[in-house]
Amino acid sequence: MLLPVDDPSRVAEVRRAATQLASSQDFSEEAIGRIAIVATELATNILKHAKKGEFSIDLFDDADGRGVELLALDRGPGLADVAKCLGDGYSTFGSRGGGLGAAQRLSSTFGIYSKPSKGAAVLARFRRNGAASNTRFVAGAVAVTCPGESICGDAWLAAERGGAIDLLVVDGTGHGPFASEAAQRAISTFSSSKDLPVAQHVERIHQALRPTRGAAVGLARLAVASGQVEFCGVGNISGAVVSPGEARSLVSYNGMAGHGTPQIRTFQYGLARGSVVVLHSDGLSARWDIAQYPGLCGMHPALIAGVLTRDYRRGRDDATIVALRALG
Ligand SMILES: [Mn+2]
Repeated sequence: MLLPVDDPSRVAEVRRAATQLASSQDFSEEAIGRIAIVATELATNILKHAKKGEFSIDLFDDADGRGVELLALDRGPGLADVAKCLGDGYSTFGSRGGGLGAAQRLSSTFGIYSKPSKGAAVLARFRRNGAASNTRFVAGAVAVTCPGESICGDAWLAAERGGAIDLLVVDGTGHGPFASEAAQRAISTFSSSKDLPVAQHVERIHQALRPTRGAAVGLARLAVASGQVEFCGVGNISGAVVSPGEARSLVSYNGMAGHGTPQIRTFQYGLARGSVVVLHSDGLSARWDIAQYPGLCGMHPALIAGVLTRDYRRGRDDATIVALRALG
């Protein structure tokens, strides 16, 4: 979920949402307390230094483990010196960064992307004890429900199968419960069909969605060993392979899974080590340019998803973006 932070009362809302999610995940009281402290600190920082921003609170399940993720996003002046802000005892009045060092110590994964005049994104992940993972990817996602709806009509899933990593993003047509029904059916169809070529997954989803409103579907398969990505898309899921200074767009055919007879074809792309595959629904404009964000593509994928959501969300639709980096 994405919450606005534009007023002091929002800090308590952010803290409540974060602790509620953590409570639903079997975190200890002590861990929930840490999450509350960091949520409060990061939300307060937004108000203090940028006046307003947004706060994403979600679950994660990847090589970082399993747990709760906090992502603070603003378009304020940014942090002049990230390293300095994280240093102990850095609390000069009026400067940013008081509390960031503490937030880093209290979280299991922490990161900041800041660009002067463009704003800051701060990531804090809290891994559940015993929820270690042997997954060989890190995935960061932000999912935003269409204003006025209580359920998101987009859905996504990342899974490691047979030595490759599959990333599926689905945008159910329209928004609300019927969009969500189509998206969820696409996810469950994919989950129940093992070991198929990419295009066959999309074909099966297309058939399974016939009784629904239909959906846009994008499925990327990262084969790390051979340095390749396969992508098959029907409808408006945008994709790119992002490496330093460059984003290579992935090709989708027009149409809608579940309706008519869309072209279902797989394209191949190179996947350099460390590259990030980004897929998103049309709730985000596809006109982002990674070159505008020096250093971002090497950062934690959650920061990439967060910064692009902050700057390119359209706002009248569900919006979902997932950035995924294969490891090793
Ligand atoms: Mn949409």
